Amino acid sequence: MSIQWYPGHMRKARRAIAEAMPSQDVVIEVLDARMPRASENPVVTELRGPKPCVKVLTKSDLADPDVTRAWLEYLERRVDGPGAHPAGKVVALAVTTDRASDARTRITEACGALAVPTRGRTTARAMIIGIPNVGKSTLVNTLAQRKVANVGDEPAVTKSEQVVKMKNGMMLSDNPGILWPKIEDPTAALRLALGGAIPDAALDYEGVALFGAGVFLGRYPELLAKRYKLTTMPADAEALLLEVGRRRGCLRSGGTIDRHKAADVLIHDFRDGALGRISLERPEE
Ligand SMILES: Nc1nc2c(ncn2[C@@H]2O[C@H](COP(=O)(O)OP(=O)(O)OP(=O)(O)O)[C@@H](O)[C@H]2O)c(=O)[nH]1
Ligand SMILES: [Mg+2]
Repeated sequence: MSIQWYPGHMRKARRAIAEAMPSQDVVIEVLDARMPRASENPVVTELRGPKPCVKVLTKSDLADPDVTRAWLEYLERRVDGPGAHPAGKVVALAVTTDRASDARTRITEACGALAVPTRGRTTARAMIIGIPNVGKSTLVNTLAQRKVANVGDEPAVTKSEQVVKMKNGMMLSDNPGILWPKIEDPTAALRLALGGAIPDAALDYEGVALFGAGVFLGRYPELLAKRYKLTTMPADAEALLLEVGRRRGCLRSGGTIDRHKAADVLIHDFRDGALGRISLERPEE
């Protein structure tokens, strides 16, 4: 499944980010801790060029902690290693559940270590960019210590740039989430879809749920057993989807399983963390 979802506001946002980039001192690139590779947008890599960059892995409260540790090591090595990005830091955060002051300290320290304000300014300008629905605006509110940006659990909540000032003077620019015109890698597209970066209306919903079911069965069967009270593990993704439908009463008249409803249950149990802490990819893959 390749996914194409590149609405007009995204095209505009990409242009606006390119125009604003030269005046920025540091880029905060927001990645999804459950899939740091799939959520690393090649357009963002191109747009930020050689700017110093702090990579923030959000939603780490939803990700498998061991896998997140492995990602941090991997990304730090990539940042420091030969041929790597010249100036970078990596931070993993659970923006909605960590203590806000900790998140602020870690990000401001990381930015402070990298960003030298240019052109006679005394405070740095930081631009926050990443894929849709990854938690950019939530991070802006946490850093600014007030609710300045709208947040919501769907892609494309932020439609244009918003600049806010932190108490320490640093200027933060929140931006609309951007994807790239055609996501060719089908596995990456499915991970992004499952994680909520693409509107459900643009998806083959059952296909996304079956993909998730396969990952959960392969790597987190104990979480499935607990959540759905399974005594034996379904043989494959298809069987799991039907079993979830049966257990959750997703039935059509006549008693057949409503596959769309069952897909909805499975996808949202993953997104909300009700299934447990799950990572969709590992650095060594
Ligand atoms: N569990 C968890 N949820 C988070 C975290 N950060 C953000 N969220 C949730 O993710 C959803 C999206 O957050 P936003 O801040 O609106 O994301 P965004 O990147 O600004 O999205 P767009 O503006 O649509 O591109 C919201 O429901 C947030 O509550 C986190 O660290 N952990
Ligand atoms: Mg936003």
